[in-house]
Amino acid sequence: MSPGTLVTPPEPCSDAHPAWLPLEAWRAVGARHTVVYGQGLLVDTVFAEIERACAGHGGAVARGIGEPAGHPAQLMFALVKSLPPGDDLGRMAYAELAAPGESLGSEGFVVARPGEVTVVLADAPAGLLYGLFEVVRLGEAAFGPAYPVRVHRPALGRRMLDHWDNVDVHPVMGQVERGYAGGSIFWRDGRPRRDRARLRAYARLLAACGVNAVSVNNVNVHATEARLLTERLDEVAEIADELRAYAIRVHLSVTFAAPVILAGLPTADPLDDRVRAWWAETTRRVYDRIPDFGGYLVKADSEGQPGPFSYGRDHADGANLLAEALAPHGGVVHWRAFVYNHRQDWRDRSTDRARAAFDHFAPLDGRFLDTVIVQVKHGPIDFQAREPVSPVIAAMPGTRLAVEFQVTQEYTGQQRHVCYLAPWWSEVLQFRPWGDDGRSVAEVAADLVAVSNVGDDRFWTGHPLAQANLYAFGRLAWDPGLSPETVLDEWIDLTFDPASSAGPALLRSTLHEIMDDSWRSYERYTAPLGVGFMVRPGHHYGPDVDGYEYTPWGTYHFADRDGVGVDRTRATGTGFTGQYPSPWAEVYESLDNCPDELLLFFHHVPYGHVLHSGSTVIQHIYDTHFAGVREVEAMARRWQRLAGLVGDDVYARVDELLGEQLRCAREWRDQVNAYFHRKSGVPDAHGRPLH
Ligand code: GCW
Repeated sequence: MSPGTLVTPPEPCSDAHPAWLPLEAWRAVGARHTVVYGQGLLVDTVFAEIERACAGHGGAVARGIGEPAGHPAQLMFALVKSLPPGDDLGRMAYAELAAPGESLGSEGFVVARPGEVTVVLADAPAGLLYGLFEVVRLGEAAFGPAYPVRVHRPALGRRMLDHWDNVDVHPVMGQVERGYAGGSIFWRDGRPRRDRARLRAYARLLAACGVNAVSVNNVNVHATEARLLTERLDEVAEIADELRAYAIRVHLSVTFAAPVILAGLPTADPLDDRVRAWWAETTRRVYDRIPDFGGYLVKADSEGQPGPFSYGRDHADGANLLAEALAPHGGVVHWRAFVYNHRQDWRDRSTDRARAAFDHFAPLDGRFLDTVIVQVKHGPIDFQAREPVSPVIAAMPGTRLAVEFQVTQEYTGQQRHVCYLAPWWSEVLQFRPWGDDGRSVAEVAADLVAVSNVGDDRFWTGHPLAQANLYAFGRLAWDPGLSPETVLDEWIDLTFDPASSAGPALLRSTLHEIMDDSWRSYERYTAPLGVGFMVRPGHHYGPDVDGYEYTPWGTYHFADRDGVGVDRTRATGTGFTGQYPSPWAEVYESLDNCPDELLLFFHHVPYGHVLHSGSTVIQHIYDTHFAGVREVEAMARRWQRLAGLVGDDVYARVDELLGEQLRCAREWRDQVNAYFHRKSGVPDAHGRPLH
């Protein structure tokens, strides 16, 4: 680390879209006279960002004492401890806090407007950086007469993106596993890319939405990637050097077999002293090279990755081994709970993949060291468009948990479909596993983590509108109480600068009409009522109703001529409902009370079963599939209104992708409807073609 060095933020990459940080987004800040107090790398970043904004918009910025370009300051950033003794404004802003003296924390800040100056105060430099981006978001509103004082602190301490990027191009999965936005921004063909400007631009985008940690390689750690931990550590350090200026710490996915693969030890047994010594020494070297290294991410005993089971040990033994090595240096291990039998016999109705994470991990609660964070996918299966919340989240009160989302749209249209995921994540974060009086998922989780959707594509995310998912992830991790519509408004205002467009209201309303409900539209034209999958095996794009039905992966729908769905009840099924606390254990168990959207996740029902909506299951399947396609048709029509209101490049890319979304949605509709018509023999009540 090199605190105190002045960093010059890169010019926006010539070939990369500015996403939510175009120069226009800086107008309100860049047009003003600003003063910045404080020292350190992140304060340097704040200063340099404002300096660049001023160069574009005519304002001026001064560092410390003095007036910017001879004018009184209109905007001030200060570390509380750096406030000059005679600075009344800073003191007045500080005094406006509800509880002056109370710490703002390592990332918090306050924005106040005593008099004619907008003041951002923080205890720590990262707070000033996040405060700067808050002022950018607020735009002119931050300088209005009635801006109320407000303290901001992140709800979740670690807000992290996991890249499933491979160093080598994997023969099946390519450069980025489940990546839909081109190659990796970190690696290409076995080598580091070293595109420093792109990495800085990425760090800046992430900081602007609140992300503070990134893991730089795939959780499936292959031979080349394993070496990032040792002889290729410099390549990780180079990335850390670029991201540091924006308060982003780098983490690394490691293989549990590293002592065997990298050091030739005869074992990776977590209780073996040689293994412990190797991890301790290797980790010490990592911190020598990267003092602010975040920690390790591990997928163990899952989908073929090595783990402690080979040595008769459990996940607590495995995770604690790494935690002990990391703890002296302040690092953590994210240990994934995505553990299940992927070689299941489809004939075996007693094995239920939904149960697996709980069965493996809940009994271990209390055995994990404090520096272990058990990372749980938000649903019990695998990032489907609809799943219940994982019961593991309520089952481990003595363990620090990270909840994992998937921003990359593996199962939600692969960044060829518009699918704004914030409403879905918001539902998950607000869910209360113990009922209305209990804590929410956002309150239980220590960290929020997501699989990144970023690649080396010019738009970062392939689909330009998928940028909103990346932005929304960061914002919801900072403040899970934000409404998805508010987050979308922020993203629209920053990205498209509607105020200076020819039709601000039309631009905003059209993007809302296209995006607000797009996740539900996607749900309507794909697998019905929470049953999941029905995707093409392997690449997971497009429909294949029976694609996984007779495979070892444990993802079945059990449709026959009479009905469909998975019986996960305690009474007659796999007993999965019993993994929930009250009241959900009873709600999900009951056919009468189970929410419609999860009915087929929990119950096997006849096609004539009547939903709460009043429709039968079979008619619901037909209706929603016709409706979903109509909604995509409407999206495509609406988008055409935006010709000339968004950049031509964005317009053309989205327009083309909407064509593909429509084609694919029709294919889903026709295959799902035809399939269930053939199975059930029940005609559509409205006589529409079912093929
Ligand atoms: O959803 C599945 C993906 C795998 C992925 C795995 C995981 C990285 O299909 O590609 O592997 O989840 O989460 O580990």
